[in-house]
Amino acid sequence: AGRKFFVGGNWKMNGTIESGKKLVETIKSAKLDSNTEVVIAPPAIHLLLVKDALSGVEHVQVSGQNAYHKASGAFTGEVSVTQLQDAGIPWVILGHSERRTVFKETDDQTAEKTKAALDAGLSVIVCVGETLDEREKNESVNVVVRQLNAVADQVKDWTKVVVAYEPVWAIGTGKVATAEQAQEVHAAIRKWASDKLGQSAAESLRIIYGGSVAAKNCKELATQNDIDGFLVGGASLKPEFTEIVNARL
Ligand code: G2H
Repeated sequence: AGRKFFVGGNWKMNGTIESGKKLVETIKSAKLDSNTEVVIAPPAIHLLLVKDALSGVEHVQVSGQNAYHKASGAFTGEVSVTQLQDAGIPWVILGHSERRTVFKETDDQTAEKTKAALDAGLSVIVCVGETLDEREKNESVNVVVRQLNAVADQVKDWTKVVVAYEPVWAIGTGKVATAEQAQEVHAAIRKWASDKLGQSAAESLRIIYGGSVAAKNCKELATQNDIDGFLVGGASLKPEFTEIVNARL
């Protein structure tokens, strides 16, 4: 559909300076699909190191895992969207389910952060997804639409947004959504985008899947019409990440 395949590597709160450097070496020495956009999200303390180590590597960029919407001030422990931009970090992940569940971030806070990040010139991977309980109540699409509507209330231009659908029950559990389950929600998200943002915005919007993506399941997921890539956690810490980048080859 003309959408560039997108694979994010979310390292979460893992690794050391040494292991981060090793992962970068693995990425650098692999033959990566030049039709895939790759974005690596290391812990904040490793961002500049990874960015420098990757400089000159085509199609590979770095991302924060979170950011605060205010530019600066008395917010101990936070890193701002403006500081990411200043440091040359072009992307940020916002609204990850771990931010929502562990750190109690709300739909509105995620929306506010998304707006601030875009205003600061960043591109954003905004994460949505239902819990197991919500899926069992047949609420998956309602939940995702509620989360997206909160963002759309504050953000009109979605050209620099990638939506990551990450069903919470599939995150880090080894329980990947089937290609059909994922495609169904991705299609619903594209339908939402078409209604809310217009058809052309919907057609160019990348909707990526996250939740236990691995080398062994990525190819089938990648064949689905509305799956435009992946946000990879656990497997992004292993050499198999490069196989996931090449899922479409
Ligand atoms: C979902 C995903 C990456 P994992 O959180 O964002 O992690 O692949 O470990 O399920």
